[in-house]
Amino acid sequence: MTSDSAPTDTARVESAMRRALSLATHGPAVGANPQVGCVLLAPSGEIVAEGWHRGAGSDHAEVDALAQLPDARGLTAVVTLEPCNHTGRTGPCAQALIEAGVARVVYAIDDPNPVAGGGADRLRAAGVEVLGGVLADEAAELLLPWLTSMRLGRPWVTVKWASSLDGRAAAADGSSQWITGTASRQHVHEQRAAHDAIAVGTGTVLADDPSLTARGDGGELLPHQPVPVVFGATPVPETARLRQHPAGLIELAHRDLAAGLAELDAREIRRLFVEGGPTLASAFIRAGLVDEVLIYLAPMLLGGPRTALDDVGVTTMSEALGLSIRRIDTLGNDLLVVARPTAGGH
Ligand code: AOF
Ligand code: ZN
Repeated sequence: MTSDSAPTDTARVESAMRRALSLATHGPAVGANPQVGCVLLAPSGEIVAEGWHRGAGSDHAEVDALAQLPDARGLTAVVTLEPCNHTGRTGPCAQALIEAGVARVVYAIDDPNPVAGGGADRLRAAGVEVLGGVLADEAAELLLPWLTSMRLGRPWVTVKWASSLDGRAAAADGSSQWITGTASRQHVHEQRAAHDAIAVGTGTVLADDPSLTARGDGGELLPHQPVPVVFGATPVPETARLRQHPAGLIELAHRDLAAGLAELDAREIRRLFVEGGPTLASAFIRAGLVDEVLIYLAPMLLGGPRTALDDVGVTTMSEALGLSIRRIDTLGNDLLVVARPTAGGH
């Protein structure tokens, strides 16, 4: 390659990667597998095939793109994730690319899955030119919950609460319906549908008898229902609404958060939404097991003892858990603050 053509090739490859990232988002944002997109480029740089992954059990993005063409010899495959190197629910993409005669593979981020990684080395060993790290930050942002889950061996944890502006989750008598308005409550349903599981404590189950389904604004069930997970030793009553949940019910029968998350990881649950009241939310924060918080703030003051969080393990200012604010949105008359713990936590 001459030095003159290098920038042109970089620009083409980046623009193809942008397209692959956009294709990736057509796949489901929930479930065991990552969202992955792939485009195949002719030597001229023209996109000649596109593919994406439609969820665990279906073809991977590379195989989906290869299936669009009779002959992929000499093409460049641009993929948002390092092609896999394992036979899982489907076959190894690195091998499929080699057999198809692809000349070059460009990908954004390494596959952190210990079972699936190593595709780049396998491709190189077969004589395919491989370039990793193209638009890596964009791909990592798209896949952040999945990548975090793979790296830490536990689901990505989102903790949500709704409170008055003075941080109360209920009035002094315990009443809490409703602090936030309908737009916020609808947003919570959409967030439920964007996670694989919802965690609550037995206290919330006994006090509120929640159904924990993800519903649209007409009350209808949304297409994806996260499975409810109950932390705590008290059994869920036979008559509890949770027993009717369309996604089933996981009763952990203990309050050991790390062990519970390991059990969920074993079930390939990648994203957990913690909705379960001040005690459970505080326990997750205290344990340093929170990746993101969603705080719905209603324009009212309640005062009194019923704070949205109780003991989060902070007794003095130097121990305060720092947050970095990612977004502040207005939902009706409420505010939604999206924040992530800063590195180092406490
Ligand atoms: C790719 N392309 O489109 C995806 C990949 O159980 P399986 O066979 O579906 O494999 C799942 C793993 O494969 C997943 O955890 C991740 O490491 C990788 N996903 N790889 O080359 C794709 N979705
Ligand atoms: Zn694959």
